[in-house]
Amino acid sequence: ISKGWFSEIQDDLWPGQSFSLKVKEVLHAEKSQFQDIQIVETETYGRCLILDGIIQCTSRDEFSYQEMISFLPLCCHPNPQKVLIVGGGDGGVAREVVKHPLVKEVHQVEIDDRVVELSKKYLPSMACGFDSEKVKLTIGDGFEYMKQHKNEFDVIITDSSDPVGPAVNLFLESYFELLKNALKDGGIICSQAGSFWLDFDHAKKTMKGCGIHFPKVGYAVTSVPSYPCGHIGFIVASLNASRDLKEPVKKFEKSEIDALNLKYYSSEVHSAAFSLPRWVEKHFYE
Ligand code: AAT
Repeated sequence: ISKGWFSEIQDDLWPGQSFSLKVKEVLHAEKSQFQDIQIVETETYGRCLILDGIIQCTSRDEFSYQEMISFLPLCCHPNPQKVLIVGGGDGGVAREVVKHPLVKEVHQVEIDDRVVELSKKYLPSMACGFDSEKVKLTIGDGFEYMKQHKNEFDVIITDSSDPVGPAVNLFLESYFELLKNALKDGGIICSQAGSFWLDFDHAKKTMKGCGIHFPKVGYAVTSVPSYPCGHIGFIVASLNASRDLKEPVKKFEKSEIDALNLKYYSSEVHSAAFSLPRWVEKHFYE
């Protein structure tokens, strides 16, 4: 943070570009066992969680990401009773997942207990996800956790940081194989998969790795102004080859959407999220 501005400079993942936020106050900064953690109050984006110099969420736009990574897979599953979240230490994805009326149990594995503790203190509007009785949190590495769980979950959501530091393994082909084995029949996954604007080849490679283990794979997008390029994608994949990912099996009425306090997700947005620009569609699917 220099002269009151935080700049998200990351020479490996987004060389030559950086998004900046004007900072009002640094609320907390520490080095945990796994990463460098900063929580800042910004001028125009509210509170912001930064890990290893990368913005994880801001209170102004986090709902776009947290709702979409949760409701895209949940609404592709006819009966998502048991859900696993990998990562997601701020609690925002847990907050969304427990809203779904069919979800009974949510297990979450997050590597860094300090992210959880600091989110409870500084980001209560997200960390409230941990208050639900449905949520059982385990502190540990997501990749290792997956090796211990077979045939258990209906939906697995990987709310991971970017592929540097502790999250590198969560993008590997072998990770998707572990996900497949941890799912029950007809299971669905959704993983943070980066932006096609930012690293096309990485997104494509992750899609390919997933496609080796899942018969149905799609890529859906959402817009998040505080993420690099203002944009991020998710890999959504199903063990059921005939599942049309674009078409939600659970369609919420507008009144239900409002009752669930969903600000971004709707059935229309679900379908639209899978429509890709021609050059991307060609490279990802053909
Ligand atoms: N909810 C949106 C914020 C995130 S946070 C990503 C989380 O993944 C962090 O809490 C981090 O500690 C956790 N994490 C990283 N590696 C692992 C791992 N191996 N196992 C379990 N948890 C892990 C996503 C931000 C996306 C940023 C896009 N630029």
